[in-house]
Amino acid sequence: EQPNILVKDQAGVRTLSINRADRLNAVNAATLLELTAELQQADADPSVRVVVLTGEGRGFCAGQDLGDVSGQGLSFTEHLHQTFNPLIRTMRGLNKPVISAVNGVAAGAGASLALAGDIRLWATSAVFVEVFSNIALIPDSGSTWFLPRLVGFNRAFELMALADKVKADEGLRLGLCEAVYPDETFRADVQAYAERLAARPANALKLTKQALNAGLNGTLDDALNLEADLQQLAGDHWEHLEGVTAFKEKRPANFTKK
Ligand code: T3D
Repeated sequence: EQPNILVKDQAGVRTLSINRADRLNAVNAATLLELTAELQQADADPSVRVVVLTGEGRGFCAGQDLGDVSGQGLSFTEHLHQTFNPLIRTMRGLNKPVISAVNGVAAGAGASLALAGDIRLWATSAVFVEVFSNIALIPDSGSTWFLPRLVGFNRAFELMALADKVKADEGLRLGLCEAVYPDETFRADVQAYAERLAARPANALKLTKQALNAGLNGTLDDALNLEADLQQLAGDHWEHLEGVTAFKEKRPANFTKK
């Protein structure tokens, strides 16, 4: 039987690819648990500096597999708490940057996965759709938190209520992604982007992500206090000395040395 998730390592970049192409990478409970476990493993593995989440074939992720509602027996609430929610929390809580590489359609909880990346890169054929209302469900897996922060309440409600498809050019305009790359070169472009990120100071990025995550929920006062604490951790780390030394020596900093 084919694995639900393909795992590839290249130059400090771990790519996790959902491998259910015949159904546009719609996910069942097993796939969600495996994906969460893979993210946790990537976090614990010192050779991994950046994680890329993508999909095989022409889909990124079509959300819940409607033909395999294997949370059978579970309530919707329990199913979300056991499958999608831990995945989204793990992505956002990961100590390493996570790139959502949206190679094709991202629908329902797949749209939430697209939004949950720290960096969102889309292929020209990417399509984003908050499809939930087509089956009279509400957006879940974090969409109600992510989307209004990006596009405001009104546009978020419109996209959710009408389930309109957002194509790549509009996704870029709306701020749903950071960059769009041609389909033909997408994987190579994502890898090149990820390698650039992998060369950045890992400890500083970890702390930056922590501060941004906290900042989205807190006050300015909270942010100033947290920055002061985290800056100590950054400043005490060897990366900081390397960055300052490299600046003075007019050479590029080497943040990947041990
Ligand atoms: O606790 C809970 O369970 C609640 C959690 C909910 C989380 C959710 O994600 S709810 C939303 C679930 N997802 C959907 O409703 C999306 C359904 N799919 C679509 O609307 C469309 O397929 C797309 C807009 C995503 C793409 O359309 P298109 O025209 O590009 O492709 P297609 O022809 O519709 O799909 C291609 C194949 O993928 C097709 O199979 P076939 O006919 O070739 O054998 C289709 O059935 C399959 N597929 C697509 N999405 C799903 C799926 N199979 C199972 N589950 C899917 N979600």
